Amino acid sequence: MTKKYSLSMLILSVFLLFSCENGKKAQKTSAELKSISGNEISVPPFNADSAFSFVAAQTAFGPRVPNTAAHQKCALYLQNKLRGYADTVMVQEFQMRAFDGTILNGKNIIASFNPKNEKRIFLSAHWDSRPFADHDPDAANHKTPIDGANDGASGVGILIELARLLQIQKAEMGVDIILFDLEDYGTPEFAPRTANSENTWALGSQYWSLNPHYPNYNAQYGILLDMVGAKNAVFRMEYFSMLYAPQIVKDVWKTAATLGFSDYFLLENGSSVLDDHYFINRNSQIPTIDIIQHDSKMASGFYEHWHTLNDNLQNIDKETLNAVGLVVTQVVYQER
Ligand code: AHN
Ligand code: ZN
Repeated sequence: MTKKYSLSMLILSVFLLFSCENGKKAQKTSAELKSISGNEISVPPFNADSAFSFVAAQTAFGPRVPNTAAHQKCALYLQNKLRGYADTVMVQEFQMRAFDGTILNGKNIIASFNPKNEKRIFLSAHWDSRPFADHDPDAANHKTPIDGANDGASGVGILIELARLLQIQKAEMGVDIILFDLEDYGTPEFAPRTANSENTWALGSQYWSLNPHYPNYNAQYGILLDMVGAKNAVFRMEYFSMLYAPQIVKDVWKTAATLGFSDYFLLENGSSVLDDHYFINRNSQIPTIDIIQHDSKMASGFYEHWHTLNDNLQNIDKETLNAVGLVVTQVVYQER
């Protein structure tokens, strides 16, 4: 047998094997699935095209900068979309003071599945976009708002797709999807730094972590997605995630390896990122990890187009959405 022939036979038999598997699975009733003991878990197919369309829908409003019409319209879009999929959706409205004293009107949007289940996990991303392209190579753009296709919308797009799947097929766990607002209004490079500058980021999660959407809200753990849509993204094991929730990081990275995504999920310690998960870990007792593209070798610490006008839909890659989406979906459905 030639090498080419044996390779195509191998591909064919793997294909046949998988198609039988899927056919068998599709025929099983949910009662039958429950009766299966051991490790067999049915996971609905994450669709990266669908996730991409949810990213595009957000960027189509224009920059989702707090206190603007586009921000308001996008909030309505997200609520309506999630109301179509989730058991309950609530909007937590609040105000926070920005670095420059501006009072920002924020909305954290919380969609719940199996709301009565006490065993819960939460998944989150931020839905606002940054008012300043303060890392743009052209200084003339530093005060221009960004689309935040990757920085914000990518994580939200994956989570809306997951919401669509959770409606089609219930997970064992209760799941809350929490879309945080006011994450990206932190002190810009062109403004003076103060002792308080670190606290000017992640205002929506800071608020929620001290004022959960209902008293004593609890979850076994949380996963934050941030900048999960760039081409050839890599996700290192971020420092605060490893500090507060090392086992969750290891489990998620292991699931990624099992699914064949070790090129995205690197088994390397990353640097620290002051993201939503930092305040959640500090203020609430829920161990929370951040799946985020960060790179200490980049001048900015993040991906190439971070906080520039090029953080737009053109630079979103479906392969990356697919990798992160499949991993998170697998994690959610295997949890019991
Ligand atoms: C800081 O750079 C201090 N925090 C990054 C958090 C962030 C910004 N996530 C998205 N945009
Ligand atoms: Zn940002």
